[in-house]
Amino acid sequence: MCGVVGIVGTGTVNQSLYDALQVLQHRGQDAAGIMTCDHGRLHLRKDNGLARDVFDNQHMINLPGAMGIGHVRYPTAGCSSSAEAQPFYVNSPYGICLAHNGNLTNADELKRDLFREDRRHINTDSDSEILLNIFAHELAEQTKNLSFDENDIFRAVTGVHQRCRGGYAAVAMIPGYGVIAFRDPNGIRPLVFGVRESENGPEMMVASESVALDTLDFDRVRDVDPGEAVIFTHDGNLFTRQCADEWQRSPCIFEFVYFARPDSIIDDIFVHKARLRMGKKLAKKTDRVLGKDKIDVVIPIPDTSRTSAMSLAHVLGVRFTEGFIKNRYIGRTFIMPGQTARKKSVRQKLNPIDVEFKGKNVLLVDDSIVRGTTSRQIVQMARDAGARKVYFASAAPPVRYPNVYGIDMPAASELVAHGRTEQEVCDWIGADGLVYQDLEDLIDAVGKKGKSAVRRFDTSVFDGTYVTGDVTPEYLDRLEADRNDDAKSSRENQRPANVIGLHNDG
Ligand code: PIN
Repeated sequence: MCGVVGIVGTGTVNQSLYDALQVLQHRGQDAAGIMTCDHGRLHLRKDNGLARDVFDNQHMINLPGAMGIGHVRYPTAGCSSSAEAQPFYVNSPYGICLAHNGNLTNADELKRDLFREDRRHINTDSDSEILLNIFAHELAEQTKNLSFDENDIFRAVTGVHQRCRGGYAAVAMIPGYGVIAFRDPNGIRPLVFGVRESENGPEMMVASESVALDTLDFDRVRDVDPGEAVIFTHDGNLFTRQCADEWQRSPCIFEFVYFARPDSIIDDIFVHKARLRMGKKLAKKTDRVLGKDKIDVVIPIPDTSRTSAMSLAHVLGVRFTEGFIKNRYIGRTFIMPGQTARKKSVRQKLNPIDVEFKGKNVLLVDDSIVRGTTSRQIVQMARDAGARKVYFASAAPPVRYPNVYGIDMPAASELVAHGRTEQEVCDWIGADGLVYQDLEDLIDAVGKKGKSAVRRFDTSVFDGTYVTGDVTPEYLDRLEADRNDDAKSSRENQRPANVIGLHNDG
């Protein structure tokens, strides 16, 4: 998962871009980048790491200009080399830079076409570089002259939609012109824009989540529609146009379950309220399956599940309490010669307050169960802390299928619910009872029982139905081979950071 931001201001925007990346940091902690434009000149700083580690004072001084774009990355496709941090840049036509959140499901085919037909070389495994080159090619096709305008850009975005499949929320910038943002025709990944009045006129901002607008005092105007493109020109004009022949709002439901900040609004739905409604639905099911009398106390697994756990406890009429304290300052893991990196155990991140467990029947609530590995350790921690019975409730249904639209999820074979019944998952995590949210209830909870503008969600991780309709079993097989842990670690070992890779798929 990634976060993107684009700002056209009336003064230097580097600090605002940096601040926006800070509040979008939850969307990706792997790499960060900012590109600004000053008097027609582009300036870039990007590297692996958290935004606070990537930018120092000198880097900020080197990022002048009144417009720019920024990105935080969580790797989806490609490896995690700093060469694949975003934004990417291509010098023709006009010089374009781009950052995106999502994943293209026809990336291989696009890469081949870019080389064979468009004579464009792609130098990384990142599909953002592909998206940028497709956009650049389509814009070049529209503009045979030196000048171009918003109509050419809108037609170029139409060309992108015709060629690209998958989920993408992109921000791009053209020196001396402005910032462009567009969202795929299903609107799978979020994108929202807003304005702020300054002494020298309006400033415009687009970002993955509305929380970035809030914290920078921009007023949220609205979500970018699926398929739509929004242009902020450097001289203060705003242009919007629907660029897709067909579009349908189909946001990823997992944004609401876990990824997005609770204080964000996506497609006009408050994430916080969606989570409260998830808790209410889950309470009803918990009562049906376990019976509320069996539960002494409801304990959330920090942090995301707190909201739904609280409303669940309220509806059940059962006491809610914090039972696990999370260490906010997890340190580095030092790797000694001859050792390989080991994941931090849950025990280092969470510590139980024993007194809340001792002799009690506890209901632990989490937002979801993905691999099941932390759930299993947490159940054990609750037992070690003295719980009599440990029940587990998940605010999301069983995650059984991989995500292909930009969420870095494990391969199908590594999902605990893949090929397992609910009872088998319950046994695997070692709980005395397990309650999963029903998919229908989740959809109702997020979509306000059909009262929101969203008629359908991408629920593929739960039901294997991919809204773009192009995801074949062969694609999923390739993904499986690419994503499983063995493949990931051999890729990391083989490919040192910053090595220029050559593709032979041309
Ligand atoms: C963690 C949110 N949430 C916790 C992410 C664990 C699945 N996991 C998904 C549960 S936080 S596992 O609130 O943002 O801190 O099933 O893969 O073990």
